[in-house]
Amino acid sequence: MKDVITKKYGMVVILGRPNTGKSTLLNAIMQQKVAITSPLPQTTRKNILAVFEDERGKILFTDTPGVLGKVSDLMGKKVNQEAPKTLNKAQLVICVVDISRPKSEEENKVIGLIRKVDVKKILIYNKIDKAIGSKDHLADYNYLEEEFDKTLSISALKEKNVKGVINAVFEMLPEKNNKEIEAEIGARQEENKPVIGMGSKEYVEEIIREKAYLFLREEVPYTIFVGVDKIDDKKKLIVISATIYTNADRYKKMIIGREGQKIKEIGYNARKELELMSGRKIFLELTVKTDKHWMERVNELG
Ligand SMILES: Nc1nc2c(ncn2[C@@H]2O[C@H](COP(=O)(O)OP(=O)(O)OP(=O)(O)O)[C@@H](O)[C@H]2O)c(=O)[nH]1
Ligand SMILES: [Mg+2]
Repeated sequence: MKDVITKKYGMVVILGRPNTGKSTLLNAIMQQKVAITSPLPQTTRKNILAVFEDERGKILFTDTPGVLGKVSDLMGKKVNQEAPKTLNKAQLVICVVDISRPKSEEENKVIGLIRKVDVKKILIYNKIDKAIGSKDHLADYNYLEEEFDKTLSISALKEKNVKGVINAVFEMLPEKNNKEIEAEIGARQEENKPVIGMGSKEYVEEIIREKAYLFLREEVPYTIFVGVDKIDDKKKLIVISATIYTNADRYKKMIIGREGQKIKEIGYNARKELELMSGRKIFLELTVKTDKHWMERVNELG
């Protein structure tokens, strides 16, 4: 009889309130940018899947949008449905808290979701590099530990103890044979289209949105949606046309900026990053349009 090779495998959902560093942690685990990050909450809008693999096995990570306490608009409602969608598929849940900020009501909502699923659970105290002196709010979160199988302190940004997270996950996951692993990864990816692939239309849209989050203030980022209209691969360069939609003319003015300065800044930084990723020269043409109803049409747009 042939030996069946078994390895560790499981789906791991990364959960937490907005801005705790979930996407930064996934990027640190994967050692590449699979999810955009920003200093503003509500950066991730869709579940993002990434497969981590080493000699021990495969982990299918899902980065989810931060769980919101109060939801005021249609986009917020859609975003808040993303994390619960994947939870019942998980073998393990990682809950990321930001110990450099006081606990908030949103944490209770996250814990409520986690209590509903009977799986292994890891609590991550993130941003230990920042949680110093008056910014150390660890005591706010200690009470959570009894809900979890393991607790780890890390800095996702400085990549401190990220390996510890991967080790803990592998320790807790079950063994499966290769055929089962491939079938399950295929099924999960099928349910979560589109998976953000490097160089894909969605990836370009996300990079542009990330730069918009970096250079725009206050509520403006939440009013935008990015759509790539065309990617034209000419021999010498890739020509990309994309549109930034917003829901009011005053936001459109702010996105364009005085003498087009803002949109130039967003475009320049997006182009630089896309060039670095692709190793190709890129011409990026950005247009800003007002579309009052983009939030209602986000499924057909995205
Ligand atoms: N100092 C410090 N900053 C961090 C750390 N991890 C993440 N950040 C920063 O925290 C901000 C939010 O990070 P994200 O990874 O976008 O957070 P998120 O949890 O994915 O946020 P949402 O997608 O909005 O739910 C960014 O500015 C990160 O650079 C950390 O370990 N230390
Ligand atoms: Mg995120």
